[in-house]
Amino acid sequence: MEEKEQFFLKIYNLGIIKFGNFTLKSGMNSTLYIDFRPIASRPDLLIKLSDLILHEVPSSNFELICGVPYAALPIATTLSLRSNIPLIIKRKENKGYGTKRMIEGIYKKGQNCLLIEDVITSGDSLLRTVIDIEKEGLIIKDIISILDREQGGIENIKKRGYKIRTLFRIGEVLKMLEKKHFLNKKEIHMIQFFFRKRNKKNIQNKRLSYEEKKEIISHPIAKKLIDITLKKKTNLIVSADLVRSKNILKLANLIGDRICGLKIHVDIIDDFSLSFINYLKNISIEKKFLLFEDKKLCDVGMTNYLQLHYGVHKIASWADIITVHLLAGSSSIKNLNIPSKMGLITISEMSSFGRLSDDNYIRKALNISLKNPKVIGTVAQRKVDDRLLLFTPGIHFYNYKKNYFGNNYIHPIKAFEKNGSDFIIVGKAIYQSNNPKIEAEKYRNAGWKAYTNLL
Ligand code: 5BU
Repeated sequence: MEEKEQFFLKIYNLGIIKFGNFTLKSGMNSTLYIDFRPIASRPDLLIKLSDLILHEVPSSNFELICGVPYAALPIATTLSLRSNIPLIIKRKENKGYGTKRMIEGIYKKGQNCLLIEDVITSGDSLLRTVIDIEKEGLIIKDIISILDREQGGIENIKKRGYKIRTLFRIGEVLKMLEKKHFLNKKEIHMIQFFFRKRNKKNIQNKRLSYEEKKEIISHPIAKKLIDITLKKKTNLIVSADLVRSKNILKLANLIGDRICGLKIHVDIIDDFSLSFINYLKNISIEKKFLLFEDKKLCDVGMTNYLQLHYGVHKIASWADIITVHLLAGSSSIKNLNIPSKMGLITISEMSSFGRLSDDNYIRKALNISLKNPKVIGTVAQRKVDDRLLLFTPGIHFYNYKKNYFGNNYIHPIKAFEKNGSDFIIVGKAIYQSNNPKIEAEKYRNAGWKAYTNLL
């Protein structure tokens, strides 16, 4: 233990733990940020760390070594040199040309691989790596993380049947740092905040109820959407991607009782008119659902402003909610003169196969979303900060794989359990069915059950 403590104090002195307000890769906020990358520049500490790992997991257990990119790469490389066991490299994303391999190096199917992660939080990114490695026919027998943030990641991985160990636990090391007077008062305060928040979350089983979300989200449209959801017991938003206005009105009348929102693409409607919008608005008031325009604004702020207020569609005059991309950065959603009764949904991560957004983009998009008071929520394929509502398109009871123009369909249960969704968005599974009313009821029921099962 003494040896491990000594080692930790040395890496702590490199500045691997930072105190402040941070948005993590997952979009969650935290008062602690842990970054092992500085160790890459200290060969002596890399060697020491490798020896500590080899002490935990004897080298006879595995035939290959792989580090979760990027922070664990130098650690995995050093471990490979120390143990003389071959390294394989996991790409963050495939390069899109050449062999398109996700794993580089020399290996054979069926070989045992040790996987190394620097910091484990929820375990989600680690699981993605595990899946990629297993796809190559390799076996993950052991996983080792350097530091566990004790936020459920280890349990999450164990639940899926993997053997995972950690060299350090955040609770232990922080206690040790405090005992050895390495922390000032402000830092101790931030740690207490971190643990209070974490414990509260664990008690709540990670998922906030709609009532709890309503308390922490201030935008009136977000509150209204939640009220409708609670009253009608539905988190279903139907995407009416139809090109004739009368068909949209017919669908809205048919399923309006079962939904909390109806989403349209106003620019695909052949016979668009503002009187159609009036009819639709009246149905939405009568049946109590919100109207979403899935415009996906994606230009600079000034053009977004013009697209929102002008042209034939006059979106700002009727939509309760509009979707926006953040490709142009935070300024793209500033000064849009958004009516007070209208909310924005940002698009942080689309549901399609081969989407271009990487973790870095998504983290920044979530950060911008959190900072703009007009934003009520976001589209992403992962858990996000509790202060954002999470909308999940690409929903179907059946997994269509790469059919249907590249949408990656998931079941409502997966949307809620794995991604932490708040609202499911269903299109053709309902409007193309023989009986949209019955089908909408099935999705309403599935979405509601998936949510209530997690409370
Ligand atoms: P579908 O028929 O269930 O595939 O319809 C999905 C709808 O959601 C459709 O209108 C898309 O434009 C929209 N969508 C999506 O599929 N994926 C996304 O990431 C976003 C929107 Br954002």
